[in-house]
Amino acid sequence: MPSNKPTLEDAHKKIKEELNKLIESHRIEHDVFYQALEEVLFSIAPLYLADEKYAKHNIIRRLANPDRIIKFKVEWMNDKNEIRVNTGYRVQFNNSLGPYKGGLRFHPSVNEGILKFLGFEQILKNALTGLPIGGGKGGSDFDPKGKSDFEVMKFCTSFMRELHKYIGPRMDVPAGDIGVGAREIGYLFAEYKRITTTFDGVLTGKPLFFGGSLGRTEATGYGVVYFTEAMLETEKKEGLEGKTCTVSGAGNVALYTIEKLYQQGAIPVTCTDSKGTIYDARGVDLEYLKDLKFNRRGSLEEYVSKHPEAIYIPVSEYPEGGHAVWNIETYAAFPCSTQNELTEIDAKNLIKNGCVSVTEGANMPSTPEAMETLLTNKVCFGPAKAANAGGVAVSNFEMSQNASMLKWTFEEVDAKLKTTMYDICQNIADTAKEYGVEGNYVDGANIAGFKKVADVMIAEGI
Ligand code: NDP
Ligand code: 2IT
Repeated sequence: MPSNKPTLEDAHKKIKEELNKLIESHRIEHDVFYQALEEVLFSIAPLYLADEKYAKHNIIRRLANPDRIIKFKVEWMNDKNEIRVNTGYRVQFNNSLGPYKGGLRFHPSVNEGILKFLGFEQILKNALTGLPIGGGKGGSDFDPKGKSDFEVMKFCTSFMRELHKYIGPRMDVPAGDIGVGAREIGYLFAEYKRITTTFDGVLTGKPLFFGGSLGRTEATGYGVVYFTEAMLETEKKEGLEGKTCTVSGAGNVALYTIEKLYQQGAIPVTCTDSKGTIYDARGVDLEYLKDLKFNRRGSLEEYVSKHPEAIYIPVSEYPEGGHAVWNIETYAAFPCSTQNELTEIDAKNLIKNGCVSVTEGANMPSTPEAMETLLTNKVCFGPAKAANAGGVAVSNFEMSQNASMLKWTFEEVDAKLKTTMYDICQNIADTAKEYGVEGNYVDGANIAGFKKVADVMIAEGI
């Protein structure tokens, strides 16, 4: 009788299957990082060709590897006194231009690959601001959604118990990102202060009444619109006044993009969250949205109970492979929620619906195929690392105010933000022209940012 007992060969087979699954999930985890890297490396080919020093100094290999990745356990207690465990990270990518600088993301999808992509993008973005800041990113797979204020506070306190060892106002200065706003930064800052007994500008995006800068909350969204105006002007296209615009997201970046669009006379008609899309043809009700998302942390579904004439489209009704928000008539589109939220199908729908300009408020919201489609069809395209750099620029202004113990007015900060965004636009348009890719703001931004950091790395040696 043949035995049914598994053999050594069976065990090997099973182990191999498990190993393959692990390898595959590792590959998927790191896909977004390689997506970001590939885009930049293809863009900088003209620079590589023009000067052999970048190859001689092995800059690609050196820049693609973070200085270090810090990974730690975060243990905290929920409101039922149950112990919970999450993973915390800080990717200190490159400090050639200044202290590591970049946000913290709290979202269940957070892993090392996502933070490496965000940290890598941040190096070049920070370089484009012209300010002395290096690149980093961090966060946790902790999900703030559905948690009480106390639970968020307890998580932040435990997170900082570990993170404080690796940060400092001249070493590494974190800020907010998805799931991390002034509430979280306030808790994190207070714990840093308790542990170190120092009131340092070690985090930016702090609440206004203890060390925050006026204008930091609004900076990314306002900057996105300033950048778009500069880009449309440079490309000799009509401005935003009177134009219908579509925005995705309903968080910090999206809602302040919408606010600035209104101030510039445009009509933003959409916003989205992780569950669905609102389309309000008369223009979205910003005050209602701020209360819903910032105070009540509710879902966009509720919007139609206040505005029955608006349309709510749940995710289950999105077009296959695409998103409802990019299938609406628009002059200028602003993806402001998360990575890879604008696909090739979406890009084709935008073009069909008369879209003239796409500006990335989120980090890498367009897939490579979407970007290619938009560029080939001559849609003005403002890449994230240039267009959303207003947030980190004003973070740097907050660091300046903290270091000098001074406080700037909102008008001062806003004026400096606008100048910064116009300068970034000019710089990348000029760089694109210089390297033979005129009008391509993606290549312009990648070359200008890369060159700035690489030249410092070469000057510093190893
Ligand atoms: P918020 O947490 O304030 O808002 C995020 C918004 O995006 C929410 O509406 C959220 O929906 C939605 N969202 C998040 N993840 C997903 C997902 N996987 N699918 C669908 N919708 C999603 O974050 P921010 O506004 O700060 O950040 C938005 C983007 O802008 C990110 O890419 C971030 O990296 C980038 N960015 C942020 C800066 C800043 O200063 N805050 C600076 C520069 C870039 P829901 O409410 O349902 O969760
Ligand atoms: O992606 C980003 O630029 C941010 N989340 C803001 C970073 C910062 O340090 O203000």
